[in-house]
Amino acid sequence: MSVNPKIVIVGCGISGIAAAQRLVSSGFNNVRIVEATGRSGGRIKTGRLGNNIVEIGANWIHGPSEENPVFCLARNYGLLDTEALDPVNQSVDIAGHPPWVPNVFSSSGQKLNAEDIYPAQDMFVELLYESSEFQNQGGEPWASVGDFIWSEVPKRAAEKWKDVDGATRSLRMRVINNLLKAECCVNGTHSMDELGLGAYGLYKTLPGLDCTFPSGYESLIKKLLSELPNGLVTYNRPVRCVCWNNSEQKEKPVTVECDDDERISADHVIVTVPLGYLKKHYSTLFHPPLPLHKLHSIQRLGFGTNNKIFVEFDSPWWDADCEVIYLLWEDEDALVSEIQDVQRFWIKKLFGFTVLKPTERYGHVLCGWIAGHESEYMETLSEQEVTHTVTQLIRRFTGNPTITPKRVLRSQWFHEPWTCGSYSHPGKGCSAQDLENMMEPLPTKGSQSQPLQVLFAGEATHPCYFSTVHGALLSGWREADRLIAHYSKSKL
Ligand code: 6YU
Repeated sequence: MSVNPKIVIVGCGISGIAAAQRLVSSGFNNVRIVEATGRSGGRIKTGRLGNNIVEIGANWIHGPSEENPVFCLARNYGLLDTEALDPVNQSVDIAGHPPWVPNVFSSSGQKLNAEDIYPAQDMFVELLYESSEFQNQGGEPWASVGDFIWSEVPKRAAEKWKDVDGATRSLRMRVINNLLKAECCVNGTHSMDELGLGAYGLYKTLPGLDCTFPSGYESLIKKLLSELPNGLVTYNRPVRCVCWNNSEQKEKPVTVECDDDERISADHVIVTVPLGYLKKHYSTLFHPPLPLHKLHSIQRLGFGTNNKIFVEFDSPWWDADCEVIYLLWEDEDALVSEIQDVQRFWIKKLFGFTVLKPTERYGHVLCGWIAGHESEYMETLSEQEVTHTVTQLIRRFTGNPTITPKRVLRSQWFHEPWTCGSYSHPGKGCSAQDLENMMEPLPTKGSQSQPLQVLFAGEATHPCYFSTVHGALLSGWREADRLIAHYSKSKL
């Protein structure tokens, strides 16, 4: 057993950086991060739209309160504004934020009364809450959250809305369809039918009103990196294969092979690549291959696409207090399972826009949200095509043929080769065991070989905060602590 073990971390997203920071601050000085791209941060990526900062990846600190390590770090580094630091903000426990103030438009070019959407919104929120409860009850009647919602909406509508007229009922169904699209964005899934009902409740929220970084999420990455020794990260060095259980090399049982043929011998490797990348490359990334139970969990867990389309205007066409703009399609007054003809109608999957606030900081910028295969198709179009389609959409829904965006910028997470999508969700048939399997180090328990050769971190390995920055950060610390505990035990 080496006294100064060589530890290689694959990936310089927040989980890789967190692992390195914890190891280095505990006295491990033979640590190296190998990153495929030319930058740090991975899915934390701050960009610019004209003079404005925009978040291409992660947006919010979800649940900014004492239990959230991202909030604590950001506060300690002085990266948050006074509102986020207000203790009242931290104590509000409503899973994110109160319902946004909406402006609602229909595809016939009318602005609707915001109150008209509330009954459908209430029913939808109730159904999501019930979806998260199944796990605790020890059994679920449907395989997916989508199946559950689809079976319940007609029953509850018939019961609760029996006295409302046909037009109102149709409007409410359009709202449900819209909220389903929005929920696909939240969960990073193509359809709610892909989200396992039994595992939906595994995701846990923290108290605190979601907040943002005034200078961009990447300001956190910069601060964390500034505390690591110079030269610890090697950029533009994709890892091709992690060869473990290396019988020829007793001292260093793992070899990390890079695309440029560099071979790095190590005692331990912490793999933090996204689940999307793992799903695509598991067969070549590990030698010997991953154990079957781990592979099956990689396949069962979902990893979908959620993209943003930022649109800047010279002046707002929405109300001053508006926080979200919902777009309701007239023809979606029955539950819509799939958008037909994705190439022509991909834009129908965009549920609407959130308004970037405060205006003094961001200007008149909207963020459109689109998930799933339609989002993946959008990525293949030119920027001009996306701009044209979004302009037509806004003109149609507002009934104003002169509205013209100043600038448009979209994310392309599915075609990002080292990410292959946006974030993870529990797929159909998933359970807590799958997340346990994701984080299980190699070789697995009971093997005679040197332990803890390959460890796994990253958002998709956190048992209840998967899909978030705080989940990723905690997973990096967890794997660093595993090694620290291992060496402190072996010293005794
Ligand atoms: C959050 C939010 N948020 C929006 C969008 C996205 C994400 N998230 P990384 O990928 O960062 O790092 C891996 C590195 O590995 C990377 O640098 C690669 O280049 C490198 N690599 C890969 N292959 C390699 C190889 N072969 N060799 C070497 N290097 C290699 N999270 O807290 N707040 O607002 C959002 C959002 C559009 C894309 C988000 C948000 C997710 C986070 O960004 C993400 O989890 C972490 O940054 C991941 O860090 P990492 O280190 O693990 O990987 C049931 C139920 C579910 C309910 N879900 C609730 C949804 C909550 C999530 N909300 C998201 C919403 C937004 C808007």
